[in-house]
Amino acid sequence: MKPSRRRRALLAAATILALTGVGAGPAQAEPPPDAPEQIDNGDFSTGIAPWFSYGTGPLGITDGRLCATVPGGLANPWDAGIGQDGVALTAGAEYTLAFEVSASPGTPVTAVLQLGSAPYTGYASVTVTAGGTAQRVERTFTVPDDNPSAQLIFQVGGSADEQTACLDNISLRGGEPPEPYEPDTGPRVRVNQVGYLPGGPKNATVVTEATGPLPWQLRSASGAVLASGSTDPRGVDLASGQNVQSIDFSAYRSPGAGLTLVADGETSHPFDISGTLYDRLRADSLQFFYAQRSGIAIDGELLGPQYARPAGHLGVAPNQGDTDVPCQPGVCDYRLDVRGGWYDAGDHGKYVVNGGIATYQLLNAFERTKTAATADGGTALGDSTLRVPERGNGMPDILDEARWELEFLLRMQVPAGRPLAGMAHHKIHDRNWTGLPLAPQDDPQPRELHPPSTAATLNLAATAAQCARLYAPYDAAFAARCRAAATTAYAAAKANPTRYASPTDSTGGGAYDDSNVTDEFYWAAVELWLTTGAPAYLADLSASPQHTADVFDPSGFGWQGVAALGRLDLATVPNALPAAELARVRASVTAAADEYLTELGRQAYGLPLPGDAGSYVWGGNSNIINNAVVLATAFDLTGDARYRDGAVQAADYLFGRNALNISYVTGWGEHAAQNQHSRIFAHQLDPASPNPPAGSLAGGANAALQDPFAAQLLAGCAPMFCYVDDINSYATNEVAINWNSALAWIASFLADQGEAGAVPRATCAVTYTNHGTWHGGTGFTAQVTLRNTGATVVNGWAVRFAFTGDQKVREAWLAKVTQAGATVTARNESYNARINPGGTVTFGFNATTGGGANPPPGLVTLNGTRCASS
Ligand code: 9MR
Ligand code: 9MR
Repeated sequence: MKPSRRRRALLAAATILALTGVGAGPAQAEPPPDAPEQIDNGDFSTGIAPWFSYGTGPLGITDGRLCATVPGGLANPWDAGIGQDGVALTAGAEYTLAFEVSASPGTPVTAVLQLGSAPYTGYASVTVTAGGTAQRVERTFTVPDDNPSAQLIFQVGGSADEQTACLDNISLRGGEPPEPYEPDTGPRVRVNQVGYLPGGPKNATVVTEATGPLPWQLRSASGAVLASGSTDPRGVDLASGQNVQSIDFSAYRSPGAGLTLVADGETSHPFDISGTLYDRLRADSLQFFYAQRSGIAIDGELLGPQYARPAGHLGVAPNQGDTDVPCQPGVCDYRLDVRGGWYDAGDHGKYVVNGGIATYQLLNAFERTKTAATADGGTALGDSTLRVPERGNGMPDILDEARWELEFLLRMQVPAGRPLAGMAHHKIHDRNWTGLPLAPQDDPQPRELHPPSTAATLNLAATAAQCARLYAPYDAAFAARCRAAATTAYAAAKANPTRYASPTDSTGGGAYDDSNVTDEFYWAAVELWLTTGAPAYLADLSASPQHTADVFDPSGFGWQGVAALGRLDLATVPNALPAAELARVRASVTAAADEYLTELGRQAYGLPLPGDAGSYVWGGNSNIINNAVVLATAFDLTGDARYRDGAVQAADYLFGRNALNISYVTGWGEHAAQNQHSRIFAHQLDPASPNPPAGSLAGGANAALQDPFAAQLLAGCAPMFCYVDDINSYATNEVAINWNSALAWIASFLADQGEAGAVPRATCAVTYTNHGTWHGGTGFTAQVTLRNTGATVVNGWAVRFAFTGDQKVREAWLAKVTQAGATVTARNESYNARINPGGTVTFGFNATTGGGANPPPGLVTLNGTRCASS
């Protein structure tokens, strides 16, 4: 950086301390002047990252220096620190550490190169007394150990008085130049390593120098040629920087295993063509949530012996939480029991905003089964479909899993009688960052509640509202608790609409800051309206600028932008919007899906994401999946197979059709990610610790390289190459609940597509009429008329539909009616089994209701096929 005039004056006045060989030994020779630099952003020219601090006030940049206030009265120097991780050290090599430091009023500062986690082995250190004038410190030494990812930390605690400490021009020169990194990308023919659906799209990408078309062959496991053709040259792909060609072998539809594609002398990884490819992925992707559970012992019988562990954070030493957690100092004067929930990601934090979107996606994957024609009524997500302790309790397992988080979210609500009652605390996590690996039950850090925020409160309102309608048929008391929490939270957010989480509150946990909550307001209003039908929420959602905005970003939605969640639910969950308004909402989903299809066609790797660096972000794999979720929803709404095929094709990228030839889902595909950043699944650092369970999604390529390991290893990467399967890279390779929730949603959709054959045409039309309520709104009478619009006689019928909430059929006429959960099945009586082409049949029922929204169902099927509604 170019020093300002003021800073040049400071530098001129700086005392030069050259501390060589602390202790008695002879002075070390200095490393040569061209020795490699090991510190990232030591002059803060690119901002604060990757520097972090603990025990201090927020880090800031003042006059080009990195500064923080340090509280007085800390017992030890190491009770507060400013540092950087991921510093590569080579045993026996010489290094020169240099920096400028100042502190006012003045305090000793110790710079330590160390192992960044217990037992904090020190490799070198220097202590100086920092005063108001910046002094330059320089020291040369050799280090005793190799450590590819050491920590440089400036210990600034231990002074009686509060200090302002500042650092600048931090450098560590010496050792080996960072090794040029060449990822092993395997064969140049890139396929979906899991495979392709028989009736679905089948595309691959060839990396080649050739610019003209090349012949390709599809081969069986024994090498027989099954199909052949010629590639489509695509030029240089922006996202990968590679010259590529694409292959479309969709016309080949026969199931098979161990197939390969051959082109340009290269043979792809093997793959299958099968209609059951993704069946297990549905459960695998959901199992991740059980593995992340806090506050309960993980049962090795359920998840595999390597995953067994005691309950984390139940107040059992050395844990200090989460049963009686105080706030950060000065934030509140009460304590809360916030046990349970899921650990967010590779850290042990629990964050309401991110818990919100993850819970939404699980609940929505379930709710989709009530209205999506391919979901077959949701049996695949029913009870005893997952390996969770609650299996067999009569509740669909996906709802059991989501409830584990919902109970936690409810506990984060500020109790009545306290300041900001009804709002939700933004998050709870460790006071300081811990090292890896660290099993939850071994975390010794104090846990703290952070201030309530409007965003967290609205996440609680939205998910608790979903809870109120979806659990109603199974557990009325829980649903009622959710409903009360949702309405209270929503009112509290309206009363406190601008309490934003601090972007610098990221010591010991992520910030999850968000200073635009119009989208959270919209989403919460939508969910509350869908559940309650109360006009006030309809008024709010209609007045929201988000209601008419284009909420579907080309680079996908995520925890910070949740308007799309509201829009998708308004489009799919049955509701009483006027027909024209509903049509407009649905058209906004199909219009977005059209855009994603166009983008997918533009990309040589066939994914629905623009190819520029700005589109490859932290956790970007979830953004890509969320665009696939929009495509899938457009298919559910319209039955247009182009949308289904777009969603199916997006999965190709995740499972290996990408620049790195890697599947981003652990255990899925020939060459899959397995070293995701996690304190729980840290096999790369400790052989006794497992890899993440099968079905764990890595964050994915992130062109911003926001961790020091990736920043050093991958500098200059083309966007799709900005990923490394190494536990040190949290910005490209972490696991997280909001990413696996996207995977779980799309896995369920993909599994539902079976062979992905032709979409059946409706052969019936249904009219559902609610004839009104009685008993002060606690009951209603409805009538269903079906017309056979097909050409053949229906002889014997079963009609299926699902209610939105707690509605329960009490008695029926002209059909035998049963109900399981919200799902109603009506079967013909012996006298009305036949429906002639063009003929109709009518039945009716009385049902009870608790008074929530009660719109006509969104899907009625006759003998398993969807009926058109009229
Ligand atoms: O492990 C943390 C990971 O879960 C977060 O996503 C990431 C960013 O907030 O931070 C990781 O923690 C690192 C911290 O930021 C700096 N000190 C080292 C921590 C472990 O690598
Ligand atoms: O997913 C989050 C990403 O959008 C942010 O850019 C990033 C930095 O703030 O934080 C990510 O979330 C991490 C959180 O802060 C801490 N737990 C791990 C999360 C996943 O990396």
